[in-house]
Amino acid sequence: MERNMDRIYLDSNATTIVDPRVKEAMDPFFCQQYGNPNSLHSFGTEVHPAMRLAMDRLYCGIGAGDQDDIIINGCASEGNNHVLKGIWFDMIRQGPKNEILTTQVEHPCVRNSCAFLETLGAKVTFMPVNADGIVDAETLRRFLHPDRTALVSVMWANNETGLIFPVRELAEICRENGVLFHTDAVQAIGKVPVDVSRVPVDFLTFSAHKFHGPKGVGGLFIRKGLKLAPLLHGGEQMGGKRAGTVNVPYLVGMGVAMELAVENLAFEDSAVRRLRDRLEDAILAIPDTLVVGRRELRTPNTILASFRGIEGEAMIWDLNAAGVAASTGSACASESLEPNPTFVAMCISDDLAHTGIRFSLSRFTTAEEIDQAAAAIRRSAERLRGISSSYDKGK
Ligand code: C6P
Repeated sequence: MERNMDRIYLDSNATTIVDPRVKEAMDPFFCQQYGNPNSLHSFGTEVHPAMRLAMDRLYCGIGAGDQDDIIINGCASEGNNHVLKGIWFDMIRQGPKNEILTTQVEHPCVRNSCAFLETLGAKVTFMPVNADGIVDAETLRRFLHPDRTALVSVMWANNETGLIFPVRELAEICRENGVLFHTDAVQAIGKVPVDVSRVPVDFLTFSAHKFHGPKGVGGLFIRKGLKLAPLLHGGEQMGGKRAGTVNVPYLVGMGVAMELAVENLAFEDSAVRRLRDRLEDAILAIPDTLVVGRRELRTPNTILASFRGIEGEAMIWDLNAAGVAASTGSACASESLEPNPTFVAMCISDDLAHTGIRFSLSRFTTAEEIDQAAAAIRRSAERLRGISSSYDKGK
């Protein structure tokens, strides 16, 4: 496989390398079978079998039933916007239910959509996380008001900490109370089992580029019988629920990527977890470091580490110069000067919040890369602490 062997990629929660099998499956749909699937001629109709196969792979991958819907869209940000704004339009606008319950640690596409809906009159409550960094059943019960809560939106796994939320329990509580439940499963697909036949979510969003598919394509699961106002009006694509010509090559790629993600779940849970733990042990062997969240509560590929006395960004640049890619948190917030909302919600001190670095592996990460990265992290920590005025070496 063509990979850049002189660099080590440990930022798979930001995006992943496209699996060569995905790329290969997509190839014919650019210059050979490039018809618009809505055209009546053979260029259009000949792509239908591949689209159907891709949809079957998506349905099968998340355990959706024939009567459920999966809307193909441009990304998870779109899917999350669609759910939140659709619910505002269908329910909140008309009352009497006017509240969205979400968490303080959601991705900005959920948080900022909620903030926008507040300006339109929705009441939004951002639930706090507990000492383990998740929203538990007790917290949800405390905040849930079946007479006024229209939707609960809680992510399946957090992109920065990797912490996994008890989505099944939360969804069951909502179901018992007649409240709709949405989960952003972007960081869960391919890392932990995601099966909507066993977890009673009403809406679920995912994005192909987080599981070795292409960027610019995602999916929104809608439980059978539920209605959701479209975000994009236009043609009748996706049964009128999302206008715009379907991106056939990307849909085909996402289908293969989903199938491979599910096939590789056991590998993720064993081999990727082992490499993650090996890197984590090496990080924790450096004095004055900590890792956020208990290992067993996190997705098998993620570490959010903090190195006392070291600015996260300084280490990112050091590591980058050494050919190791990591991030200070969510990629889309990398230019923000605000304190990281996940750290704030977890009551992580300012000092630590500025020193957080996320390392996220994938099924393509090798043991050799982990050992090289661990050595680069140690060298960087020693160098940066050596020139730091705030790091008290005697402490
Ligand atoms: N998180 C990260 O570095 P898009 O790119 O729109 O398909 O996905 C958005 C998104 C939504 N939910 C979660 C939980 C996510 O992690 C992301 C993307 C990247 O953490 C880029 S900001």
